[in-house]
Amino acid sequence: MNELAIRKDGDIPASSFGELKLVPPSALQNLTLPQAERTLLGFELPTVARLYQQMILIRLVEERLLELFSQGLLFGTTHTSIGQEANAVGVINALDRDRDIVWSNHRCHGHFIAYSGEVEGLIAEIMGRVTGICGGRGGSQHLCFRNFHSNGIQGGIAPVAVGCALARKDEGAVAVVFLGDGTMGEGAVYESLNLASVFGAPVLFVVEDNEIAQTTPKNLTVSGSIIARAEPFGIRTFAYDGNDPVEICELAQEAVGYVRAEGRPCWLYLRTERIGPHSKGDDTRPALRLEQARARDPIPPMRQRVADFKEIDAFCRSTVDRAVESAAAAAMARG
Ligand SMILES: Cc1ncc(C[n+]2csc(CCOP(=O)(O)OP(=O)(O)O)c2C)c(N)n1
Repeated sequence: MNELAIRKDGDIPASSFGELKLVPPSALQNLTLPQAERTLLGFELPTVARLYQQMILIRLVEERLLELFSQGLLFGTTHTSIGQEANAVGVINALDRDRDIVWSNHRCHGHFIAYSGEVEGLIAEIMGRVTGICGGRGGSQHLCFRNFHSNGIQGGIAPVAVGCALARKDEGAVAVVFLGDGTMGEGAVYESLNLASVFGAPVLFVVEDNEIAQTTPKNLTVSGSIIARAEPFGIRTFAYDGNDPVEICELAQEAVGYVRAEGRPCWLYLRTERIGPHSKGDDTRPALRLEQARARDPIPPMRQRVADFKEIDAFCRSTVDRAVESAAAAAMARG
């Protein structure tokens, strides 16, 4: 992976609502991630510790978001990716942050943090503050920051990702789009697969299959095999069932490498578990099913592999504390 990524400075539009504008691709290239964000994303650490640091950062941010929500401090709704952190860090760390483009969905915080390390801007955004990455207007689901975009309409971003992949193909960029198993019922996904294959769009479709859509189990709405969905469109498929971010990253690197080299789409299926509620307090799964989900929590096995995880945890915890403090001190977005 190219670890030289993107810099937050005058080239990037300020996060006030009135100043948002399109960032030309040229402004996004050959920029360097500032030291603070490199440190937050653990760029100086060996791979396993780096991926762990990003995962625990995501976990701590999202646990805090649920607390803030229950205290009435969030502006709008939120969906956490607790339990799915290995996918976010595995896939995002396989990208070239300089030129690749991420299209995420309603469950986007993990993808976003792994991409940007912008914890302060994210928390402020979800608290509806002017210092948020979209000036407090996008909220939890509608983030737009450098090459990262999210949207809450299920499947709605798939065609956008295909168009964007085609538009940026000449620059060697890859577009990645995250989809859930419940989104397999959206026709736009299949139109996107078709056009991506016909036109040779360098887009990586990532399906995070947590076997549930809000409160509806997958077996009630999804027929056939999700793994086999893209193959009839002539799209190469990779599939993984596990919770090891290093393995996911290796597989994602292979998939991204293929997409970039061949200028072809690819389908990456990841079997995962949502440990938290769909949104807030709306988990209707039986206790046994929840226990099975918790047994696949990706964090505990990583702690066995990272000797100084307590230091990393403390660093991430204080980062989150500081971010909440500074967001709380900022003005609310208005107008
Ligand atoms: C087109 C559309 N229909 C319904 C919704 C409401 N909704 C938001 S998330 C969600 C479930 C999505 O399930 P899945 O795709 O499996 O992703 P997960 O939530 O499990 O990450 C639903 C029904 C929506 N956002 N967009």
